[in-house]
Amino acid sequence: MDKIRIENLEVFANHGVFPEETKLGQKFLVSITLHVDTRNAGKTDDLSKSVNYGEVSHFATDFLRTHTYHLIETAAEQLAEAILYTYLPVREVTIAIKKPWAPIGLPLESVAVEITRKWHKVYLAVGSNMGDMETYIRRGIDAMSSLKDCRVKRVSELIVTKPYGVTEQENFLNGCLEIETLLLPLELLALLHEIEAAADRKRELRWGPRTLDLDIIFYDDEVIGLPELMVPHVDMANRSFVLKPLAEIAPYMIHPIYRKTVAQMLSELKEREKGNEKDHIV
Ligand code: A4P
Ligand code: MG
Repeated sequence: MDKIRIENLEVFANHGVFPEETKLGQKFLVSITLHVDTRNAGKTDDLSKSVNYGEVSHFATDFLRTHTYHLIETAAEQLAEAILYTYLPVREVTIAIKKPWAPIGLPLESVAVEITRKWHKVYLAVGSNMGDMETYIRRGIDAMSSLKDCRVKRVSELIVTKPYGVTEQENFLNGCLEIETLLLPLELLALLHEIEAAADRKRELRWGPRTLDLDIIFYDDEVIGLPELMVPHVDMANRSFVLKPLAEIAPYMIHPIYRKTVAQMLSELKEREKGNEKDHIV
């Protein structure tokens, strides 16, 4: 993606671990790289189609002057988030904060922290088969969209599905959603568990009845193989209750391992299911 770079913006502010740093203040040099698609602005010569680097420089200066942190790590983290919340065309930001006067009792040119933060595109599957299923699901989605670091972009239709796995239970209501989030994968998983817990979810039986189940299907095009989190969801290719609603909102999303679109995975599953029916008849 295209980049707009602000380099070594000088800001006098009060971040630091030592009391004299927070009291007296010192100079910081801040570099900001905004990842923005500038093609439209470049073609039309129209500033409103880009991000005004002057405005961002003032925003960063005000932000760093009006907050005080012990660590430049925190200053960078908070500033990155504030920029991503405020400037919608910015998909990703890299912030470097340098302290040229770091008081360590040794001559040094500067010390710096550099971080990159971005909006991640994530697909979630949602399901319920207890109580007022639709209310549990809608409340879960509302809980997510009320958070600053999650934006719900699309929600599929909710469909009634037959139980898969443990089949002796009520029908499910299932759907999928597309969100954008600043949360990292395990942070997002912890959030989903909190939202499930708030819906009185009990973990009694694997694949058993539940008020609300939220699974991560895709997280950008990352492949994650941790004991507590596998992404893409390991069994998605066999689940029409995931692929059907997902194909409604993201038919051309490509599975990063199988290299197949969601629509292709759904039609292959339908073929397999037809084949299985034939096996049963014979
Ligand atoms: N975990 C690993 N990868 C992921 C991921 N990508 N997203 C871990 C979310 N969690 C992931 O899940 C168990 C653990 O899986 C989590 O703690 C997490 O660390 P859970 O929700 O606590 O337990 P579970 O849901 O009973 O087990 P599991 O294996 O996750 O079941 P699924 O896959 O959620 O399937 N039939 C229909 N028609 N519709 C349904 O929605 N759902 C299930 C449950 C069974 N049959 C169904 C449906
Ligand atoms: Mg689950």
